[in-house]
Amino acid sequence: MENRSFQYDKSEIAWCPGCGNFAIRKALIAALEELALEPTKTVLVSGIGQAAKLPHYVNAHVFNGLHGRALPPATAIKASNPELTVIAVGGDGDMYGEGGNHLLHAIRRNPDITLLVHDNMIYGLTKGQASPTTMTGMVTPVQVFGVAAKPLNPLALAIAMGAPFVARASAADIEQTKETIKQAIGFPGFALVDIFQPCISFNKLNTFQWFKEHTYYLEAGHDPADPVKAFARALEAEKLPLGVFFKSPARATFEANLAVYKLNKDPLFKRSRSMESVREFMKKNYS
Ligand SMILES: Cc1ncc(C[n+]2csc(CCOP(=O)(O)OP(=O)(O)O)c2C)c(N)n1
Repeated sequence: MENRSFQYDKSEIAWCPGCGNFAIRKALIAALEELALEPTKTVLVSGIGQAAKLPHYVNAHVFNGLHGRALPPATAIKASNPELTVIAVGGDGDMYGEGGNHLLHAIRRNPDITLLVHDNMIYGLTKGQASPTTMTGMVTPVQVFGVAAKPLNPLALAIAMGAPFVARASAADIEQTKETIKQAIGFPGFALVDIFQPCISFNKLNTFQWFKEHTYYLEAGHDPADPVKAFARALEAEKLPLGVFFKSPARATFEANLAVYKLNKDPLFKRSRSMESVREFMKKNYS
């Protein structure tokens, strides 16, 4: 019988005891199971980093590639088999730094994938250098005089670019993180969930306690259909709101727009390929 559980306990988990990644993994597995998804029809895609190890610890398909490069293969996987649930996952360095350009273009293309960013405001894997979301002034082993740059605001960026689903959760609240992830996966288009996550080893400022003190939930009356209000809420800096900031009506996805699906709905991965025609095409166009 097929194993429908996403629980995976066959490998030793290489995260520090007490890391916020455990809470996010728990929330994700619970979300996948409550949505009654199938591990064999679910793909977790990541690059490099502590957060990017998450797919190794979930019973589902995995594609683990280069640092900052999870979104292009995630987009391609969804395009070649639109029946799959595709989730890209990584840290703030991976997704907003090295992969920042891919984030911009994934938002424009709008593939039906979910992006989970474990935002611990630091490079964890490489032991504590500043990431794009590190707070100004934080001293690190590399930024010894303190970080000079302003932190990236991923929510404001995504809303401004027209991302159709933009949310923030906190690993300190597993239940709410699970609910937010469920909404993101259920949304038919590109869905970003930035998840605050303490790095207990290398970020001594943004601790569990700090996130508890500096966050609050958007009130029930917040209208996620209003991009201007969502943008204003994303700019709040003193206390950081959690919840679904923006959710637009669904629009055509990247895969639905592909010319290869206009006349033929068969998923690309099922179609036979003729290497001869590929060779001819390459010869004609690129030689
Ligand atoms: C092209 C490239 N640049 C740099 C690195 C080194 N590197 C690996 S992971 C990482 C940052 C990880 O930070 P983040 O994505 O925030 O994830 P975390 O480990 O905090 O979960 C860096 C700089 C690399 N592997 N490849």
